[in-house]
Parts: sequence; structure tokens; C-alpha cells
Amino acid sequence: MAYFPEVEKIRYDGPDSTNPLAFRHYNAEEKVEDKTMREHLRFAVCYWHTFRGMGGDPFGPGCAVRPWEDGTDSVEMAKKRVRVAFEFIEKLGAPYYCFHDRDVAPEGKGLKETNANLDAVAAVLEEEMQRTGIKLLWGTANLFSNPRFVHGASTSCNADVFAYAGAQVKKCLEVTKELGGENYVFWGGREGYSNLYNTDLKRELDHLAKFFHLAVDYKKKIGFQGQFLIEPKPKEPTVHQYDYDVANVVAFLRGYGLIDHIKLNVETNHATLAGHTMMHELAYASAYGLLGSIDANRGDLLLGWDTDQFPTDLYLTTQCMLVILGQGGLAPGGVNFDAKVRRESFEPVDLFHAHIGGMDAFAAGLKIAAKIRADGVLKDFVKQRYSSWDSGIGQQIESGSAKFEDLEKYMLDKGDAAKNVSGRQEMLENIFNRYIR
Ligand code: XLS
Ligand code: NI
Ligand code: NI
Repeated sequence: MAYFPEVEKIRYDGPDSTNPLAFRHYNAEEKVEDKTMREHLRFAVCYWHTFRGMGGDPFGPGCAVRPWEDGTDSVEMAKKRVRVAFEFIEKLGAPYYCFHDRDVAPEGKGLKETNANLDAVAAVLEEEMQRTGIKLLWGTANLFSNPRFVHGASTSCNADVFAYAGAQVKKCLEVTKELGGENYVFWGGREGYSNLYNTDLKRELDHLAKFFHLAVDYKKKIGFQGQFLIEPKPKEPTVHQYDYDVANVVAFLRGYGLIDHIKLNVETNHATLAGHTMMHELAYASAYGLLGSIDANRGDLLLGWDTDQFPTDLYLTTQCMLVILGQGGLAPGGVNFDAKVRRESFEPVDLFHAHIGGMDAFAAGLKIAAKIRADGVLKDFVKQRYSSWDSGIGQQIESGSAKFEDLEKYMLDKGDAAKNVSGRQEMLENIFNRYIR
């Protein structure tokens, strides 16, 4: 059964192609530096936006044309949707997908039935993964849609809700393991607050940490080998989410003894909502060896929420790939398109246009970043800029052999600091432009 009859397998056609249903840059087997593009980019299609998003917004219902949907949220429909999803991902040529438990299977009456629903659909996922070779980049539990999570999940004021969330994550970890998931993501859903008048902030943060420790314990217990990842986001749905940004999560992981167990999944639109660039967030996570994976999308400069648009900007993708190449890759993480087509783009073929554009933007960014690295233009400049630390007093400070008294003596002898040199920001921006062209 073909759910996308108008679309053939998407092929690489080269940079001059005008075929909108072909790749111009993503050539899976082409080598860049030491790896193929497929290995560098590890693209994943997200189940929630791509197969569950219907384009609804606060002003109107979904209007996406999805001929395969029968309007129910049944297990039968969920199984059929898996076939749709895998036809799409296979035609697109993405090697991975990601899901929330509740995207793939509906909740039943009570946890028992809900778990059985998930098992039933997971069996079909497994079958399709076998058939196509498409793999699971990560699984995650939806701890935010059901009304029981109105006050949060692990940070709820209601201990029963913490317990429910624990049971749900336990099951989701088991299913993710069964399906060979290479990572497992925690996005803080409603873990935050909207008003401090009714919130015991410290108690909630302690509970959040407790929850992660329980997950780490269970991961060990069942021998799940995947990487745990926290996905920071500053706000939405709550006014203040606890996993605010990369720096905040790093501090939280350190403070609560979790730093060896969890890395980060960084999302572009969350970075910008936090008032950072994506490059800042990636560089920060990477600096501490904690950059695990990315959710690739973009926001809209004119809208202050998580619009989850597909990335198309080569500056953005080049900056991402500079950091990713700089740390030797993302594996076992990857580039997950946590992105949705606009409400106005309601036809099934728009799902292809959106993903092709995102994949091509990243493939182009990868090639450009590799060229910048090969020519050494930024790296050499940075190295030179910090060269005062490579010998003399700089080296003594870094190695810990210089005390304040030594600094005083050094300066008294010298009289004043050496002259500063220009940071040459504009020159470097011009050089960057030379590569983007
Ligand atoms: C929401 C998040 C979410 C996570 C997975 O803003 O991006 O989609 O990626 O729960
Ligand atoms: Ni998001
Ligand atoms: Ni995300």
C-alpha cells in the first residue's frame, strides 16, 4: 500500500538540480572529512510533528490532509500509522526516527491497558524497523499532555503523579531498549512553575533530581546501553521551566551528582527562547563534553514561542556543524528534526519538501564547515589570539604555579600589561561569508 503515491525515493541530484523532490547537497554516501554524510548527520524524523501533527492552533482545528487517518485514536489506527511513517522515512532516506510513547500508541483505561497498547504498536514498529533497516535514535515519555500532569510530572505537588510518571518512564525505557534505541530523552514538559506563590521550588528541584536518579538506577538494572539526554527549554508551557538552558542543566547535573550519567539534547528554538544562539548552546555543552544530540529546527524572529520550523539557514547549520565536527561528531546522538510544516502547508507532499530542505541545509552546512576547518581560518585565529597563555606568565597561571603575589611581582617588574590586539570580528565575519557564498 502506497500512502505517498506521488513521491518516489528521494535521490541526490547535485547542487544544480531544480527538482524540488531531490537532494542538492545530502549525498548519504559522500565522504566529508573522515565519515560519510549519513554517519555525520544521523538524521531522524520525529513521529509527533510529522505523523501526529494536524496543524491545529489556538485559533482553529487541524486542517492537514492525511488521507490515511480515520479520525480515531485507536490501536488499529496507530498500527496503520506506523506503516505510513516507515513508508515516508524510507522514501526520504533518513536512517533514524524518534518518538514519544503517546505519539505511537493511544492511552487506554488505566496504566495496564495503556502499556498493552504500547506493546502492541511497538511490535509493528519492530517489524517495520526490521523490514527497512531504519533505527530508533531515541524514545521519550510524554509527561505533559494528559491532564494528570497539570502541575508537572516529577515536579508535581501530587506524589501520585510522580509515581505515575515513574511507572511511565520505566515502561518507555523498556520499550526503547527493546527497539534498540540509541538514546533516551527527557524533555521537562511541564516541569517548571507558573507562579512562585503556590510553588515550593527547592522541593520540586529535589524531586526532579530524585526522578533522574531513579531512571539512572533502572537503566543500569535492565542494562539499557543508550545515552540519557536532557533537553533544555526555558519556558512554554510553564513560565519558567527548570531545565532552562545548557548552563542551567550542567549546573543541575553537577549539583545533584548526575553529571556522569546524562548529556544534553540541544534544540535550536529552545536556545533562542532562552536568549542564546544555537551556537552558544552547542559550544557550551560541547566544552564540557556534554553535547549528545540536537533537535534541529528554528524559531521565528517575530514570534516569541516554539514555532518549530524546519531549518533552512546556512549560517545556522554551518555554525552547528562547526561545533559538531569540532567535537568529533554526535554519535550516538544525531540530528532530529523536531520541526513541523506550517499550517498552510497541509498536503502530504509538504512533509517531504520540509525534510528535504532541512537535510540539505545541514548537508550544505557540513560541507561548508569542513572547508572552513580544512583551511584553518577560524581555528588558527583563535589559537593565535590566546597565545599569551602558551608560555610565560599565562602558562604559569594555567598550570597553577602562579599565586597573586607572583602576579604582583610580575606586573611591578613589567610596569603594565602587554598591548591588546584587535579581535577582528568584522574580518572574521567577512571570511565566514566567503565560505557561505
Ligand atoms: C518541546 C520539545 C519536545 C521534545 C520531546 O518543545 O522540543 O518536542 O523534543 O519531548
Ligand atoms: Ni521544542
Ligand atoms: Ni525537542
